[in-house]
Parts: sequence; structure tokens; C-alpha cells
Amino acid sequence: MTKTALITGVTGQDGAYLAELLLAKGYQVHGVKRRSSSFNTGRIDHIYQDPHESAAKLHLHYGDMTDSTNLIRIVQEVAPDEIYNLAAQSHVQVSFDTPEYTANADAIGTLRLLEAIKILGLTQKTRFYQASTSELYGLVQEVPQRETTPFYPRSPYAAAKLYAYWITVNYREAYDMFASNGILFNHESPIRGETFVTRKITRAVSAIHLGIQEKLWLGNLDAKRDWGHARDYVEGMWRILQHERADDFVLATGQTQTVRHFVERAFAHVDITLDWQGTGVDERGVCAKTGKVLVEVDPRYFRPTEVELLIGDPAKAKAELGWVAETSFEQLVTDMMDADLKTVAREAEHRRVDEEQSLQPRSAA
Ligand code: NDP
Ligand code: GDR
Repeated sequence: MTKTALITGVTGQDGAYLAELLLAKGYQVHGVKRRSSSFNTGRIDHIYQDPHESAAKLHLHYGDMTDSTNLIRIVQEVAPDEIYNLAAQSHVQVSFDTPEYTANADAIGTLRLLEAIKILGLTQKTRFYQASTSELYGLVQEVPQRETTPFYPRSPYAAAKLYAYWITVNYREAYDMFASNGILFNHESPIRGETFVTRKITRAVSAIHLGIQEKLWLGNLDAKRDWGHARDYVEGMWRILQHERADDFVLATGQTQTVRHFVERAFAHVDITLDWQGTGVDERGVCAKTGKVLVEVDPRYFRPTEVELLIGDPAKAKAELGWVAETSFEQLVTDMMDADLKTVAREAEHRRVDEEQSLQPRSAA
């Protein structure tokens, strides 16, 4: 029988990969997208289907995690077999600037969805996936971090996600719902948001290589992250909801790298070797061949409280779900660099054509 899934955050990185995966599995996929003054469906345009077509399997609904009545209406209309709650203000640094909004969308938004399932009498029908995060671990208590490692959130984002994690556990226990948390470590891709560090690096290194940008400004180069590929992680989300019982799982690669190392790999992709000079805010990445400074530290990107080290233990997901992160760190950087070299060159060409056209004298029409 055809299954129906509802994805909040369908226009985001993970939403796009997950929608693609579920469509390939034959699901009817419903996605919640926000109203925006400019197009925000770029990541799912390639799978968009005209709603007038009777065979359409992807359906979009306007919605917002801060609007309960809207969420109740969508859940009622779709009556999904599975809900993947991926919508969130997901930028850690931005959460220090918008803490209240982040709590509303990420914490209370999760509660709103769980309540919708309960109010509509769907607790025995609808399985619920919550996009929990390795940011919950925050200040290092134990490495590698696993399902039993204590949480210590270090940002308004992580504190909001902590509520979302526990309210998901509580609804599972209180109402016998199939509600599970995926505690996902960082996962990236060529469609990662441009302000997350990996994509910021691969875009800037591409632009520097193409002669469009002089240098890359970054914050904490010493932070260590367990970086995987988003395509692998959405497969894990799906497996979590197909499991025989609701539970919480870490999805991670089990490897960790510094931000500095990510920068080195990205430059190596375009045959640039960096020498590091100075320390702390004065640290610079210098091109070994030309002596040009290509990377500098800007303290504006430092966070009031930082998460210094993340490395996950995915053993439970491997044993119970048969899930492993397939893509290596090196392959991830290669995929992102290959894609951004093309994207950045294309954008530069569009800008050149636009500028050329704006210099043309207007015809007397
Ligand atoms: P993105 O930032 O790429 O996508 C977030 C999505 O949520 C977008 O579709 C965005 O819409 C939507 N959204 C934001 N606020 C609201 C709102 N108030 N109402 C409705 N929709 C909203 O995140 P990712 O795809 O990377 O991550 C998906 C989820 O997984 C997030 O919850 C994130 O916190 C979590 N997570 C991510 C990890 C990662 O490494 N990527 C790791 C662990 C957890 P719009 O496109 O309009 O902005
Ligand atoms: P993170 O991702 O905070 O781990 O959250 P991000 O890529 O923003 O930062 C990773 C690390 O890089 C350091 N850093 C910088 N970060 C950004 N964004 N910009 C910079 O210029 C920069 N310089 C250094 C950061 O300080 C940090 O240590 C991501 C999000 O997807 C969350 O939603 C998700 O929950 C977690 O991953 C797991």
C-alpha cells in the first residue's frame, strides 16, 4: 500500500534529499514550505510536479512551525503515516541573535506537531521523526558521544532542540506514540546552506580559485566536527521510522576533523597548499606558492559559547538499523568542491551578462 509522508522543512537541505528518497520509494510526499518574498524552492524544483497532474506525488502546503492552527489543518488534511519534523531555525550562531524565535520554531513548533497528532486521534497511525542534533552534547562530557551521553547545550538553538528531544520522548511514553529522535551529527552536501562553515569554505575556495574573491574570513578554526553526507543521513532517518519500535539513534561517521583541516582539503582540491602562520585571531592561511594570505580569522564569527569537539558513535544505528555513513570525508569535500566550482563560475557569468546588458543603451521602444 502507498505510504504518505509529511515533511516539515522540505525546502531545506535534508528536506530536499528526503523528499527525493521517499518519492523513489513510491511514497506520496507532502511538504510544508514557508511563504517567502522570493523563491525558496530551489532545492526541490527538480522534483516539483504540477499539482494539476493526477499522478503528482509531491504536494506542497504553506505552513509555519509557529502557527498551531495551520499545522493542525495540514496534519488533518494529509493524515500521514510518517511525519519528518525537519523544519527549524537551524543556524547555531543566528540563534544567539534570535533566541526567542528559535525557541518558538524549534522547541514549541515540535510540541505543536505532536499535539496535532494527539488532538486528531492519529497517535496509533502516524509515526513521528524528530530532527535532533549532536549540538545537544555541547560541552564535552564523553567521547565518542552516544545515545547515553549526557546533554549540555551551549546555544539557544541547542537548548530549544533539547526541549524538542525530550517532548518527543515524553509523547512516546505518555501516549504510546511511535515518536523517535535521530541525533544527527553534522551532515553537508552541495546544497548545504551557504552560511554553514563547510559550504562557506567550498564557495569561497572556488571563488578564490576563479579569481573572483581575494580571501576567506572564518571564526574558530580549531572546532572539530563529525562531518558526513546528507544523502546518507536521510536514509538513516527513514530507517529510524521503519524500525520495529520507536527509539533514539545517533547517526554519525565516527571520525572528526578540524575546520582548519576542511579548509586545507578544499584548497588542495584546486592544487593550493596552505601554510598556517600566527595563532588565535592572528592566524592566517598563506598560499605556499605565492605567499598571498587566503584565509584570515574574523572574531565576529566566534560564538559566545562554542561546541569544541563532536565525534559520534554510530554503533547502535549500525547494529539495529543496518545504517552506516557511506561517504568519506574526502569524498564529501570533493563533491562539494566539484559542485561549487561550477556554481560559482555560472553565477559569475550571469553577473557579467547582467552588467553588460545594463551598459547597453536602451532602445527607443
Ligand atoms: P536547513 O536550514 O537547510 O532547513 C531548514 C528548513 O526549515 C527549511 O526548509 C526552512 O525553510 C524551514 N523552516 C525554518 N523555520 C521554519 C518555520 N518557522 N516554519 C516552517 N519551516 C521553517 O536545515 P537542514 O536541512 O540542514 O536540517 C534539517 C533539520 O535537521 C533541522 O531541524 C536542523 O536543525 C536539524 N539538524 C541538521 C543537521 C545538519 O548537519 N544539517 C544535524 C542535526 C540536526 P526556508 O527554506 O524557507 O528557510
Ligand atoms: P554547527 O555548523 O554550528 O556545527 O551546526 P556550522 O557549520 O555553522 O559551524 C561548524 C563549526 O565551524 C565553526 N566556524 C564557523 N561556522 C560558521 N557558520 N561560519 C564561520 O565563518 C565559521 N568559522 C568557524 C563554528 O564556530 C563551529 O564550531 C550545524 C547546523 O546544521 C545545526 O542545525 C546542526 O544541529 C549541527 O550542525 C549538528
